Amino acid sequence: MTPTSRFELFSFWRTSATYRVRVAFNLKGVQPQEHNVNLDGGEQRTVEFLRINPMGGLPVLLDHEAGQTATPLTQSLAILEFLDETYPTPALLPTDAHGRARVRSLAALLAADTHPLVTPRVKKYLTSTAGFDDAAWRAWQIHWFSTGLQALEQRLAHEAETGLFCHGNTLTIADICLASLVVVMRVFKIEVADIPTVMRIMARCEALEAFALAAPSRQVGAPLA
Ligand SMILES: N[C@@H](CCC(=O)N[C@@H](CS)C(=O)NCC(=O)O)C(=O)O
Repeated sequence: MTPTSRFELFSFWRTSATYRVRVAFNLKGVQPQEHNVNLDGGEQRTVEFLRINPMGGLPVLLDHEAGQTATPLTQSLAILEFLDETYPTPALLPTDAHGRARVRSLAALLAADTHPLVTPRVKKYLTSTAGFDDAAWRAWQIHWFSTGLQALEQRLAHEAETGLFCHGNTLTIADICLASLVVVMRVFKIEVADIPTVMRIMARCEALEAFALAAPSRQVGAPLA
């Protein structure tokens, strides 16, 4: 089939990591062609998909301008930076090196330290091999969402660079990662106490069309409310 966009994005309605990429595409005003990979049906573990991403995770981004033999891009943070370099306006990273390091550190707290613990493959292992029932899995989810978001709260509340957004008054990839955890937490109906700064920034992000359009409930395949 002929692609209708420069970019093809392998996605699923509720994935946190794909939400990050969707928000970035919306901010840059670029529309990828999306292909649904049903995580609930285990499509990420098929031979065909593992050939594209051996880690069996979403998102995966194909760039048709990179040439026939170009490797598909994986890892949402790498894709966010790729999009930011490809479409520099609006910039999603600060102009100074210290600022960029802080923003990447906040983003990694969420995307690298927190999110991987609550992915389907971790659930699959814990429930099939480690004896977890539904209640134990839910307690695990609540524990790790709380650990990550409360650590983020401590940082945002006490670090001088926090402003209307995570870093000053301009949107960065740290805000995209913040929102990506909160939207998925809501999908799983999990509440984390004592994160007022996180939720203040979330409200500001959600008021932007780029975030609203990326909401899990608005994606193809999302259950009807
Ligand atoms: N670190 C990766 C995470 C990718 C990832 O694990 N994505 C989840 C969805 S949010 C997934 O596809 N999981 C499939 C599975 O765990 O089986 C990124 O940021 O892109």
